Amino acid sequence: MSQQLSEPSQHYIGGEWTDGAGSETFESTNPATGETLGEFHRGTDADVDQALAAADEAFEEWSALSYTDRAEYLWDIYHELKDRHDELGEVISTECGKEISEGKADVTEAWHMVEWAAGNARHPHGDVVPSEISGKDAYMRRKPRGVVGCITPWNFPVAVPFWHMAVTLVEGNTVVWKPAEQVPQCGQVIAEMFAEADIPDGVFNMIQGYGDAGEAIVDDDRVDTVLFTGSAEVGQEIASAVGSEPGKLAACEMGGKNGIVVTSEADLDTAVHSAVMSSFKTTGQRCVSSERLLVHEEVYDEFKERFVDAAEDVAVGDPLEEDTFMGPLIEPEHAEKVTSYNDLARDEDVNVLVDRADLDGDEIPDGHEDGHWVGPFVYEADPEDDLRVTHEEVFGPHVALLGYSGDIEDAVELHNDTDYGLAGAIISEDYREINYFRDNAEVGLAYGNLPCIGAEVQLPFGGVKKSGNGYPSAREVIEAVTDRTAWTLNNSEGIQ
Ligand code: TXE
Repeated sequence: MSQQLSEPSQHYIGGEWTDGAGSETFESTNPATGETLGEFHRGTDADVDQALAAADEAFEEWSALSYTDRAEYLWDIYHELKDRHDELGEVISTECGKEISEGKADVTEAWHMVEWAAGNARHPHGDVVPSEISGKDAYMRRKPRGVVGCITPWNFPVAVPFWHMAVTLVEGNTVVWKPAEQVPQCGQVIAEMFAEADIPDGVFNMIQGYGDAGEAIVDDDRVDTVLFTGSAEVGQEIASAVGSEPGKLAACEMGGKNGIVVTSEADLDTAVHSAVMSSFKTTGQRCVSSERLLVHEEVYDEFKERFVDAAEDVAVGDPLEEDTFMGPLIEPEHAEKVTSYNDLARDEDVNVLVDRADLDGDEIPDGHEDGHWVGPFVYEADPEDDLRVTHEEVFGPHVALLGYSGDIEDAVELHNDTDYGLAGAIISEDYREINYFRDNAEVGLAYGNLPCIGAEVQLPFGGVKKSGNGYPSAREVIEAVTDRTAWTLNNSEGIQ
C-alpha cells in the first residue's frame, strides 16, 4: 500500500501505515502563515519498539541481497525525486518556510545523494592490500552493522533524511527514521516513496513525533548505529549515551558558529555576495550559515558599507514567490530565540548597523501576518570581546561584523575562537592566505572564494569541536553504518 489516506497521518512500520499505540496527535504548520497543514499521530515508545522489531527482523534478508538489488529500490526513489522535483520543492517551502528555489534545491540534494549511494553499489567496497607474507591474501571487507536509527532536523527536511538513509540502506542496513516534529508532511512524502518503491517490509520504518521518540530509538539495544543531525545539546547527549554502550556507534552533526574571513586581498564583490548568501539564505537557518564576518581593517569600511546596503535590500517575503530571498523562521519558539539574541546584542552595547528584525507591516505579505518573521540584524563588535552573541549559535539572520588587523595568522586565530567547527570561508586573491586558511581553519567544511553554503554529496559532511562527532551525512556515512573485517587467507601450499 503506497499512500496512506486516513487522517491524522500515520507512521509507517513493517510495511504498514498505522496509527500507532498512542492517542496524542500534533500539527504541522506553515511558518509563513501560521496555517495548519495537517495532523499527525505522535509516536510513543511502543511504536518505536514495534518499528525496531520490524527493522531487526528484516535485516537478515535485506543484508543477504546483492548491493545492486538493494540499490534498485533506491533508483526508483531517485526517479520519483527527479520527476516530482518542483512539486516536492513546494511542499518543502510550504512546511519549512524556505524560499522556493531552496525548497527545490533540497530535493536536488536528495536525489544527488540517492544517485551516489545507488551508483556506489557498483563500485569497489573494500581494499585488497599487499600482505607482509608471500602467499597470503589480505583484504578489508565491509559488512552492514544492522539496525540504524536516523534522527533528522527540519532545516533540510528531504535532503538530510536521504543523506542519512540512502547509503545506509544500500550498504544492507535497515532503518528506523524519525523526522523532525516541525516537518512531518515532508516525512510523510518520503515514507510514501519507500512504500511506492515496494521496499521489503521492515527495511524502512518511519515514526512521526518528538524528541521522546528519538530518545527511545537512541536508547534501544537493537539499534547498532545512530545517525543524528540537529542541536549541539541533543547531539552531545546522544554521543555520550551511545558512547557508553559497547559496540554501538553514533555519528552526529550539530551546527556551528561559522565565519567568513575577508582579507585585505579580497575581491569585495565576491566577499559581499558570499556574506549575503551565507548569512541570509534559509533565513540563516543552515548549519553552515555564517554569523561572523571577520574583515581586515584595510577593506573594512568599504565592505561594511556594501554589506549593510545589501542587508537592507534583502527581500523578505512569501517563500513561494520567486523574487523572495528570505522567508520566515521555522516556528514561534525559534523566532523568540533569535529575537532574544538580537536583544542580547543590543544589551551588550554593540554598534547595530541594520535592524530590520521587527519587519515593517508592509514588508509582510498580505495573509502572512501570523508567520514567524524576523528580518536581518547586523552589528559590529570587537572580536577581542568575549560576547555571547559572537560565540553562540543563533541560527537566524543575525550577523556580526568583526574587524581585524594583522595577517592571515591573526585572522585564522580569531576565526577559530569559537567552540564550534563546522564551516568557514576565506575570501582572498592571495593563494598563500587561502592555503593557510585551508590548513589551519578548525572546520570540517572549508570554502575558498565561495559562500559558506552548500555541500557536495561525494565529499564528507561533518564538523570538528562542538559541531560534530563523526559524519552522519553524505558519503562518509558509510563508515558509521558498516563494520570492517580484515580478512586474511593462506593461499600458498605450505602452513603459515
Ligand atoms: O534541534 P533538536 P531543534 C540547532 C539550531 C537550533 C537548535 C534547536 O541552533 O536553533 O539546534 O533546534 C530530535 N533524543 N540546529 O530543536 O532538538 C528532534 O525531535 C533524540 C542545528 O530542531 O536537536 C528532531 O528530530 N532525538 C542543526 C532532531 O532531534 C531528539 C539543525 C533535532 O532536534 C531528542 C537543527 C533527544 N533527546 C537545529 N531531542 C544543524 N546541524 O543544521 C530532540 N530530538
